[in-house]
Amino acid sequence: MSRISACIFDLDGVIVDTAKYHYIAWKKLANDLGFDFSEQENEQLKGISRMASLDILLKIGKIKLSDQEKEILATQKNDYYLSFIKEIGPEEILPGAKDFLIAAKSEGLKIALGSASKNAMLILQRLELVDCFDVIIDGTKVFKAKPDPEVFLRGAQELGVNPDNCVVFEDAESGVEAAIKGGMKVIGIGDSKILHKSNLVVSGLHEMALSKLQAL
Ligand code: B16
Ligand code: MG
Repeated sequence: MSRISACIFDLDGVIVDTAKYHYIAWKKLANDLGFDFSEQENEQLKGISRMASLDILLKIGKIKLSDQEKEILATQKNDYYLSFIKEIGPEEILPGAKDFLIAAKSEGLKIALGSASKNAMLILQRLELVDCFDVIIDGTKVFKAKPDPEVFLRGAQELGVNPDNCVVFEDAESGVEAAIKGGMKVIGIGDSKILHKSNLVVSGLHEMALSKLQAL
């Protein structure tokens, strides 16, 4: 094996395709506020916290609100999102994700979740994946949103592994930047044009093999 001894996984867009539900929840909120919101604009929201996402959305809609009004809208967006993920189950795990988690663990690699989502635990429970992770760091445990590396550094610290020996799996540009700032290797999941700063880009975890970690 390479010097990689731990894998840190983002959740939305890497393990499960909840990114599409985040998008339609934000779009519904934008429509409530009287403007439209494209999939391209949504790229800016991927991986970042709920409130930071709302600030970007309001900027796109040229709307200024008080903190109190923003709290109400953030709750509304989350209610939409929760209604969309109500029926989510193990069948929504992205192709190859569970197999790769199991393979990495059986190879002796430590496994952490590093997600900005405050709903991460609920989703992992619904996907029946909680036991796959040695450490779970989510939006309830960190203060600084990606591209700040806090979420990944906290994961490495709780795993007891040096950042240098960690590889992060990320689908968002902000997450790739966070991993690099944290001094970690990063494998982009998705579009190589968007994730070009990654050490390697694959279309999904079904394309991953442990042997690819050696070449990082
Ligand atoms: P919540 P990740 C992120 O999760 C999403 O990519 C991002 O779109 C979302 O705004 C953020 O979680 C916060 O989610 O509203 O559920 O707390 O990609 O870091 O797993
Ligand atoms: Mg993501």
